Amino acid sequence: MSRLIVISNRVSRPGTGGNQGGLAVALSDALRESRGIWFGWSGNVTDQFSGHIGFSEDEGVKTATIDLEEQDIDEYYNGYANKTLWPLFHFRIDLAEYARDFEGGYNRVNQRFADTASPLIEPEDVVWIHDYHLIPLGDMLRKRGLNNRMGFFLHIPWPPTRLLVSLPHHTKLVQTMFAYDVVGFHTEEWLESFRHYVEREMGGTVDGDFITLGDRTIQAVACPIGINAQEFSEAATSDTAQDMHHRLRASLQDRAMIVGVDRLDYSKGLEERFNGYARFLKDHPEHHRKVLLTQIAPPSREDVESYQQIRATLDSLAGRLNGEYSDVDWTPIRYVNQGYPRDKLAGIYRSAKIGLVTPLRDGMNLVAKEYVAAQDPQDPGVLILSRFAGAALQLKDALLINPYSPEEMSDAILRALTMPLDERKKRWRAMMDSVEGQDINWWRTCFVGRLMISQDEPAAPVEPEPTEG
Ligand code: ADQ
Repeated sequence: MSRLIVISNRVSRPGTGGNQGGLAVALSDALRESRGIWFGWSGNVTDQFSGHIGFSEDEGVKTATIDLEEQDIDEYYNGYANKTLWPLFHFRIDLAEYARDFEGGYNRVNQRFADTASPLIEPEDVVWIHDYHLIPLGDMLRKRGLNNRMGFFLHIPWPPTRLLVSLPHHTKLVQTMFAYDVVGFHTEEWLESFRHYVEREMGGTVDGDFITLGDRTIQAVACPIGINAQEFSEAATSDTAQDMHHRLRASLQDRAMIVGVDRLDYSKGLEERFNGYARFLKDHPEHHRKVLLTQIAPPSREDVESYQQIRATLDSLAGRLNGEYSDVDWTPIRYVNQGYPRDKLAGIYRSAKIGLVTPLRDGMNLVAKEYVAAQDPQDPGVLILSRFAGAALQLKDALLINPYSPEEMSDAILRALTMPLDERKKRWRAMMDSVEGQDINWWRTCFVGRLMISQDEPAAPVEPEPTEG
């Protein structure tokens, strides 16, 4: 088995106390099996970039990290990655900032990754690069003479062509993706947008999974990420989860809890969710005191202004809603800005009659799958899910809604609260089959299986299609 080299913005070291999400666990397993290395930014700042690599090994997973300068973090991480690409790729062209310094910093940091990572990569290694922070890295590694099999996986949506063309030098960026052998997206929808861009803007040709541009043919695939369903279901019945469940039940009395769990990000549709819930309270006074929304939203990317704004907006919205509807013994929203360990989170999901997952746009959305996996099969809750999350293509038995419509959200909450047990069980079973069948290991195999084909076996050649007219 070839050694796997994973490169992502940040690395997650097993057993070091952080919240190891499903992705980190899946990558750790793959790295352990192949005796590979996980390379990325340490999260630390240095006065002057030195290229020094910090090596560690935790629970059989080797990591290699570099420190970055303050200016790198401003221009690459807070700048191009999170002020330019993230909003644009989430269809928020209104929030995207285009600055030459950001683009320069992004390229500089990608070069720094390439300079420091390339000496660690041996000829038989397979390289797997992750996400929008590092799109041009593969091309930079090729320019340093690497001929390895290389893959890139995008964890966020791929935007429609008409939005992507608003990015200065968009063609140059997309061109770099042809340095990879395999490029992966969560859904057919994002893959289709990528193909459309390459055909329309670059004159590439598509033949099944293969896309040819000039003398390069890459394989572009949809591999929807999953969760570790079995581990999550077990976590939901652990002692910690049961403690959490009892704590919550005692505080809820007989009220039905609706739960939302999201990083505090404008793409998650939290403002629209609060407005939809407000609409439900307005439309259904008969449910006052019988229901409450627990929204868990740990802050993220706090150095970026649009994130400070969404936080302020939600603080005031939650305050206004509670002010308007609360009574001395009932508060309609519990708004919590902290993170929880996974077993506690599983207990919170299981205590909730409704999982309210309403992003305005999301590459996949793992919270929806975690909510399903944590349910009691004998008395499962109902998932209300945005049509605009990648997960909606798999979880078709959720109540699918348009998150921009407060009326639809209000109607769905009512329907979920009054749904008969038989229907809840039927919907849950269908969703659980999908969550279990296409779990995190399935995803890893879906992508790495294509990447790990022998280095001697080139990607299938594609005959250029005759152009019309
Ligand atoms: P995210 O945008 O971070 O991921 P998501 O897929 O929902 O979104 O994953 C969030 C993870 O963080 C979940 O595992 C969740 O349990 C955890 N989390 C959130 N709030 C938490 C809290 N308060 N306490 C503890 N844990 C919390 C990006 C893309 C997604 C894509 C993933 C994976 O934006 O679309 O699904 O990558 O590819």
